[in-house]
Amino acid sequence: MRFAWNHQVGIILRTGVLLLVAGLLLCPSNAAAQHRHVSLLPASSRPARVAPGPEVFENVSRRPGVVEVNLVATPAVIDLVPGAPSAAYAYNGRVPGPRLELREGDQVTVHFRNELPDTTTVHWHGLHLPVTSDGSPFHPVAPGGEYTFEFTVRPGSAGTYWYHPHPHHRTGVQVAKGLYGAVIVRAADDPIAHLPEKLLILSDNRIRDDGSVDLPDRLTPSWRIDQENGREGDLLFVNGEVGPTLTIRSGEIQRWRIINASAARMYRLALPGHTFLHVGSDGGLFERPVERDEILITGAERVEVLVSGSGAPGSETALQALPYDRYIPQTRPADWESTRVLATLRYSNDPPMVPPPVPDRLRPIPELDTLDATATRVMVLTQGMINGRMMDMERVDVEASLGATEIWQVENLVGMDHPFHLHGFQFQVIDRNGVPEPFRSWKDVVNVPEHETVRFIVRYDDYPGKWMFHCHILDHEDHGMMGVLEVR
Ligand SMILES: [Cu+2]
Repeated sequence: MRFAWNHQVGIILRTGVLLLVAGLLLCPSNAAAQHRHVSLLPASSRPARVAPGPEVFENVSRRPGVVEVNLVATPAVIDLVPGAPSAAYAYNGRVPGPRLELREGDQVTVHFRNELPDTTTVHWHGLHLPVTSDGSPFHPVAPGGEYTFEFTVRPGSAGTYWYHPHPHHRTGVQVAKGLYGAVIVRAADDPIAHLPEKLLILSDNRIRDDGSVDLPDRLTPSWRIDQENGREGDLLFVNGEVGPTLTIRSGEIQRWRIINASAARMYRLALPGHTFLHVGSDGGLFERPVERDEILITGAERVEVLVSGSGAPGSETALQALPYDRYIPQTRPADWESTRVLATLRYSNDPPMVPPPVPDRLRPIPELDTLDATATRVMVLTQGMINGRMMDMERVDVEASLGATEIWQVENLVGMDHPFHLHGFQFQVIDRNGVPEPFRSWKDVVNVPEHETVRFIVRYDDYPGKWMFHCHILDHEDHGMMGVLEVR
C-alpha cells in the first residue's frame, strides 16, 4: 500500500518537475506559465525539491587555516526512502547535511540562514567554542533570520562531532525532519591517517504512507510512547540510506567514524566474524586501541573503530544492531529483541592485501586530576526531570568559576537509560557505579543506564557563559530534562 501510493506520488512529482523544467526551457520569460506548472505539484509537497549542495561544505575562504562556509536550512521535498518524497527539512539541500571538514587550529566562520517556517539554532555538538557560537536555545534564529558562528578549533580536539538544531522544545521535530550533519576535526599528527576512512551517520525515522514524517499529534497514544521512550523509527539509516553496502578488501584495515544522530535509539554494534578495534570516542582518539566484540553507541555519541578485513574475497557480512534494553517495561517495544541490519559489508574480489601497521599508542590524553576538583555537582535523573526540576531559561542551575575543575555525579533513579550531555566542555569519566573507568577518553555525552550512577570530571576552560546540560533523548530534552550551567 505504502509503496503503491508513494510510487504514484513519485510519478506525479516527477511529472511536475519535468513539466516545470520543460516550462523553463520552452518559455523562460513566461513566469505565469512556470507558476502554472508548479501548481501541478500536490499541495502536501509545496516545499520545492531543492538541488542538493556538495557533500562536503565548500570553503569559500582561500586563506590558509581559515574555513568559511555557508549553511542554509530550508524546507525541501526529499526521498527520505527511495521513491517516497517527504516534506522534510534540509541543510544545504541534503539529508544528512554536508560534512564540515576542519583541522585543529582552523579559524571557522559559518554563515547560517534560516529559511524554515520555524525558529531554529545550529548546535555544534561537542566542539569547544564561545557560548555565542554554541547554537543553544539561548541564541534562537527566527524564520528568515541569519546568524554567524565563529570559533577556533582547539588544538588536541581532533575527532568526530556533529551539528543539529537545538531550539527550545523543537529539537526532536527538526532532527526528525532531516537536520543533522557531521563535523570532522583532523590533527596534523594523526597516527592512523594512513588508513582508509568511512563515515557512518546512524539515524532512524518513521515515514507515513503519504510520505510525511510521522510526528504524532500531542496526547495521542503514540505521542505518549515517543515521550516516554524517545522517538524511534522502524527505518534505520546509514548516511541517509536504508541498508547501504559498504565495501572492503580482504586484509585492508579501515577506520570508521560512527555518529549516532538518532533521537533516542541506541545501537549495540556488532560485525559477525569480526572484532572492532575501538580507537576513539566523542572527543577523539584514545591513548591505545581496545579490542571489542561489540560497542554500544548511545544518543549523540560517536565512536571511532578500526575494522580489519579478515574475511575472504567475495564474502559478505552485516553491520548489526543487537538488541539493547534501554526501556521502561510499560513502553518497551514488542520487537526490541530483534537484531537489525544497518549495512552490508561486502569484500571485493581482489586478492588479500598485506594489512597496514596499526600503532599501539595513539596519543597522550592529559589526566584531569580529582584532587584538583573544587566541587561535586549531583544530578539526579528522574523521568523528564533533573534534580526534580524542568528546564527554565530564566534559571541558572549550576554556577561555576571559569577555569575550575569539578566532578559531576549523575544518578539515574529510574528504570530506563538516559544519555547525559554537557555542552562546551569535554569531560573524562571517572567511574560507573563505583567501577573505575578502565582508560581515559574525552567525552561530551555519557550513557547513564537505569538505576546507575556515573561520575565524570570536567574543567571549564576558556569560555564563560550559560551552557546547557541535558538528557540527549530528544523528546526528554524537549520536554525539559535540561538545565543551565553558568561559567563566570
Ligand atoms: Cu532521558
